[in-house]
Amino acid sequence: MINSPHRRFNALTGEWVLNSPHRAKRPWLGQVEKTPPESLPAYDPTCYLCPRNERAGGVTNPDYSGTFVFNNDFAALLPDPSEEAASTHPLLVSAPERGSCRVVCFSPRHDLTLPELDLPAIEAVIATWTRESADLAAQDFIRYVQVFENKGAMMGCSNPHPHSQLWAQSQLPNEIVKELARQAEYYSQHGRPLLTDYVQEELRLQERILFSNDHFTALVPFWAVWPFETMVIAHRATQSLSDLSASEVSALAEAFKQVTTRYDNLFEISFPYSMGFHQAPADGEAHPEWVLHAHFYPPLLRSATVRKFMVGYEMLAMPQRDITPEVAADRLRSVSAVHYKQRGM
Ligand code: H2U
Ligand code: ZN
Repeated sequence: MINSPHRRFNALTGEWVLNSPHRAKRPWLGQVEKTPPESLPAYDPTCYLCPRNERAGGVTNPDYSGTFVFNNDFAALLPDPSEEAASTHPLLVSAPERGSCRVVCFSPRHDLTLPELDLPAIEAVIATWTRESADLAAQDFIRYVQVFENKGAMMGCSNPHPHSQLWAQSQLPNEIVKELARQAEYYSQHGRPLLTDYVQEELRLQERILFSNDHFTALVPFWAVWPFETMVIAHRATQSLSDLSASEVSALAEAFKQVTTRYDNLFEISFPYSMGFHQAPADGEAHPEWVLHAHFYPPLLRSATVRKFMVGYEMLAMPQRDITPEVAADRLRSVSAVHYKQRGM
């Protein structure tokens, strides 16, 4: 293992990350985060996501029992934005963007996060993401659907009731443009998807693997930026959630339960993160170069209260990390796969 400063190439985006493993012990007198509340009620009368409660704008949620989907009342993208007069100067480029945004509650329970749900309930969440993605992708002006979850106040989540979002839009967002270019280039050179070859090599090395079953592998990527960043990658070259078979959905649910349980067990708190799927563009083209995967980006670094800041050098130069991805994978592997709140149950 390399213990001196080095940079690593992100094969998926074409960007570099600086690794400084010798620096992990520097003292910290900076900001200390609040820990999330340990227990929440199963139902919160003031929560706008709980069943039977009122949302902004006066709509009342149904008395739902499984997942619950609604159009975001404060959508960042609209199906019919007005065509505003744009500048004609080549340095002042803008374009209208069409799209729509939905919110998905995982269950009626205000207190149950993904790792605390049982496997059938996680499968139901995946089935909902799949159905809503396909429904949005079927609209003729939609070319990309982003499924994501912001978890924890530290990641800007506005409500602890476990939920996720879908944003669908007419143009490809930046991260997808980068990953598409890299995967397409690799596929044209090798005739195989980049992520298929990547997972195969990681499974051979066994240095960064957290969990693997027949259909999915969870690992800390070689090029991870966030301290405990992980990816969950499909083994078969599936391009979108809709391509998954029933057994692949079960395998994905198991991988998600593993990753999120180990996250919570690391510091014995509800571990904050932003998570999302990268599905191939919904542009009507075949994308044999693309492999369905999810990224988990958690902000915490050394404890429940000390986070990694992406500031000076990261903002102005490039991302930098202190603990290596191998050490992070080791730590996540060493904690229990049984959630700390469910031990002894
Ligand atoms: P976040 O917690 O990740 O911000 O997601 C919550 C979303 O819920 C957010 O996008 C929406 C916000 O716009 N929302 C509604 O659609 N209706 C409400 O009554 C409150 C919040
Ligand atoms: Zn709630």
